[in-house]
Amino acid sequence: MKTPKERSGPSLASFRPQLERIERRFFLKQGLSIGALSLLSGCTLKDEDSVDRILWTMSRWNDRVQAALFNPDSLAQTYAETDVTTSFPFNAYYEEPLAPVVDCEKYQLALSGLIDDKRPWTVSELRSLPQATQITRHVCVEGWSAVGKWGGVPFKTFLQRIGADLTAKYVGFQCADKYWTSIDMPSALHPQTLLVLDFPGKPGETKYGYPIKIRMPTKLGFKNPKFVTEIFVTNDNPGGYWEKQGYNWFSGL
Ligand SMILES: Nc1nc2c(c(=O)[nH]1)N[C@H]1C(S)=C(S)[C@@H](COP(=O)(O)O)O[C@H]1N2
Ligand SMILES: [Mo]
Repeated sequence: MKTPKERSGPSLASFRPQLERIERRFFLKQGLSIGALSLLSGCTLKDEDSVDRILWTMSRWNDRVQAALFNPDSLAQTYAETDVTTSFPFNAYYEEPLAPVVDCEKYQLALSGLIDDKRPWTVSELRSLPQATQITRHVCVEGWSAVGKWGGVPFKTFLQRIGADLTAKYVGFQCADKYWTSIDMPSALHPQTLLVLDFPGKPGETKYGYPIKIRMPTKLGFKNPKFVTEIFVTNDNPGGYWEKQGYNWFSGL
């Protein structure tokens, strides 16, 4: 198994415009300018590195505040069948034709880290566990949202079943397209967090994460990993693909 540190995406430089957009949005949202940030932080922000450093510090602080405010019993809004968005949008860090197609027959979900029973799971084994469905809204930071219907195993049930250390801090996800992300344990145990086996869209459509996606209506879209190939439990924050480019790690809704 690859350790989280070995997981790497494209270089930061290739995402500079993206990062700048995020920084700009962050300043606008908080009503802050670089000048105000200098005053607040008491630092002379003369180069990009020091601005980055301050932004990361603020984002980490924001993670702690969001984690403290997260209410594990409060449920995200659910919708009626008639509210479900027809032709649900596809999104990924690449164009749609490049989405991986995973062979469901050969697929096995790998487990690693702080888990007692690390045996891999096939899709039919996962289907033999208790199932639930949800109709909730997926919100993407790129400025769109859509209501979808997803079905699968309540993630808490799965974590209990595999003997995951539920006192550990993080659950990480590695995906078939090299994407990765991670979440806090309270969000993993939230009653609406689902290990999805049934997707929105037409039968046979695989681009929404087939055969496995983790669905969390309590977090932004990019925290909902598609094409999951490995789940790991750890006390070291594994970060994530977009988180590494500057998106806030907790990203609760
Ligand atoms: N494996 C993987 N999961 C991913 C992504 C990705 O690029 N790869 N993109 C994320 C983002 S930004 C969004 S908005 C949703 C989009 O999911 P959808 O295609 O089902 O709408 O997937 C998330 N999970
Ligand atoms: Mo997204």
